[in-house]
Amino acid sequence: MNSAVALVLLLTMTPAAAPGPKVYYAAPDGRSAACSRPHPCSLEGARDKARQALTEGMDRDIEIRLTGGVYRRSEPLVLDRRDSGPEGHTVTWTAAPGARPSPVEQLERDLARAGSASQSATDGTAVAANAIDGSTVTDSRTTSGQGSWWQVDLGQEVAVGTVELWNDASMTTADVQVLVSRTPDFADATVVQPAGKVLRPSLVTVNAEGRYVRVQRIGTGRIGLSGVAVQEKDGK
Ligand SMILES: [Ca+2]
Repeated sequence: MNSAVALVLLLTMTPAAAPGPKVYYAAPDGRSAACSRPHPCSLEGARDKARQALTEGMDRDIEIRLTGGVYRRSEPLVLDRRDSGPEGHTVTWTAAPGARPSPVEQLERDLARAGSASQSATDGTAVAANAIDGSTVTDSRTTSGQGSWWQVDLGQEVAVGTVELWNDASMTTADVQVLVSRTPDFADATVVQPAGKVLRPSLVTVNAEGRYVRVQRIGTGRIGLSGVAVQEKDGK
C-alpha cells in the first residue's frame, strides 16, 4: 500500500510538460468537419472549429495549417475577437509543412457569377447554380442522360475569351464540349472540345461572341461541375 501512495505523490509533484498546440487543417477543397490532415476543413470550417474550442475553454495554443493550392474566395474570411487565443496563448494561421505560399492570384472578372444557370436535369439538390456560386465545394450535377448539359446565360452578348471548368468535387466528368452562342437554341454556336476529363480547373479557350455558354456531354452520362467561370476576351 505504501508504494502505491508514493507513486501517486510522485506523479502529483512532477510538473506536467506544456502541451503542444492543437492543430487544425484547412484545404482549398476541404469540406470535412474534422479539420485533420487527412480530412481538412474549409477556411471557415477551421476558423469555426478553433472558435468552438476556444468557447469551450481550450487552454492551449491553436495552429491552423493551410495546405497548398488556390483558395478561391467570393467574400473575405472574417476573423474577430472570438478568434483570439485566451490569456497567454496564441491562434496562428500558417502554411502546412510542404505547402508553398504564393502571391495572391490576380483573378480576372468572372462573368458567369452574375449569370443565370440551368441544366438538362438536376440530380437531387445539386442545382445548376452551384457551379456559379464561387465555391468549389458545392457541385452542380445532372442526371445521366444522352447529351446532358449545363449552361449559363450571361445576360448580354460578350466576347468570351476563356471558360474555366472545375470538376465535381466527388465525381468525374469527361467527354464534354463547351458551346458559346448568341442565341438560346445554340444554332450558331462556337464549339470547343477540351481533351479528356474535366480538371480542377480545365481552361478552355473559346474566343467567340456569345451570351449563352453551355457545357454539353458527348454521348450518355452526367455532368457535375463545382465551378464554371467565364472570362471576357482581353478582359480584366
Ligand atoms: Ca460551386
